[in-house]
Amino acid sequence: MTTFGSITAQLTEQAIELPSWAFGNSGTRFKVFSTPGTPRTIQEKIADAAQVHDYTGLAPKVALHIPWDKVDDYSALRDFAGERGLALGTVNSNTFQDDAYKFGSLTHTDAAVRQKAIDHHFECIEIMHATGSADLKIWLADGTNYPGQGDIRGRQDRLADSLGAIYTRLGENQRLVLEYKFFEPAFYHTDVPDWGTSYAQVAALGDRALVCLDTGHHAPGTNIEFIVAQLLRLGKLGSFDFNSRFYADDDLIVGAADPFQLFRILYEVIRGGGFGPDSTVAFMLDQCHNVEDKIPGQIRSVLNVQEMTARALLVDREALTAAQESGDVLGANGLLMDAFYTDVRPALAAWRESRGLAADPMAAYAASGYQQQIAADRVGGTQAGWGA
Ligand code: PSV
Ligand code: MN
Repeated sequence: MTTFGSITAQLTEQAIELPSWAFGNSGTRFKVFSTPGTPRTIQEKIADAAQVHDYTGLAPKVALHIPWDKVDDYSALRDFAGERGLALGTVNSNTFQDDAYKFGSLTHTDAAVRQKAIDHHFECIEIMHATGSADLKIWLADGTNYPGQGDIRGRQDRLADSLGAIYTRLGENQRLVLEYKFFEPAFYHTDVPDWGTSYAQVAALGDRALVCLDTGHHAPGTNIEFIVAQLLRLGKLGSFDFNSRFYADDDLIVGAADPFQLFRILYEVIRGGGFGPDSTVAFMLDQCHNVEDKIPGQIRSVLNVQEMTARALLVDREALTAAQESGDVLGANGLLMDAFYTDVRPALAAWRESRGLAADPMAAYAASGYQQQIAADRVGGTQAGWGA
């Protein structure tokens, strides 16, 4: 099997974007719990994100959600992040919380509503110029609840026109990534429900339009690693929103529900050229921490991705190819499972220490006193929450 020593150079290339909203309060439609020390501002969210990077060396970027993270001066925000060792990453648009979008945004029958949604994306692109962000991520809540409620074909056509207007406005180093999700909030049909629809829409736009794969956005049992392999093969995998699910779009800690699935996904990423300096795939988390502390929740998440990446890098690909080509079914399966069952945690801890990082980032953060400090300092104001 491949040795740990031979994969460390590749591990140093790992960079995971943290979602600003993971540091705010979240919950379900039943209750949003508040936590002492929760950020009140985007600056406080960035300060918390910097903790994750300080302890893990894995998370140099923070993704923004507009309008949740709106500020007057985005260049100043970029500098603020830079002073804390972070860059600003993907800008996520939001056309799902405005009354105007009740019956759709980029797909709406009313040209004025469509233009409002397009203008929102133009605003996001302006923000990207100031923040230095490369990716505009679009996820649409657009869809219908009842058969016959909308013209599902007409909505695809309007979506294509609207996306075309947005794509044309991108700077030459900027990309558009279109995220899909099979249901919720719409329950009968969703306008971008699957990778095929996202692919069809972005393929019509051009090279800088790609698919965003949110791991929580598939029906139970979906073979997500197959989708990864296919999108990489087509040159259209733009980014990931990592999280995990037991039931629907649970937004739980990545790797918590099904570490083996995360391993299989990362194996296909690596095998398909989606990892490393030559890849442009962006690895982002899209999670909410409803009941656990948020900063340790993010630390655990990036460590889970690192651990499964290390295991996937350990697969002996030469031996695997030989087993596959000779029809050695169980041998091939065994080679993959050998890597999956390898406990890389002690080796990763020692390697982290050798790079001046904490061997155990969870324990080091817990011992740092930061959590107690923010709980004491952040008194008054309004805690940030999913949606604000
Ligand atoms: C939609 O469920 C989604 O996955 C999109 O990425 C949104 O921007 C994000 O969640 C908000 O949490
Ligand atoms: Mn997402």
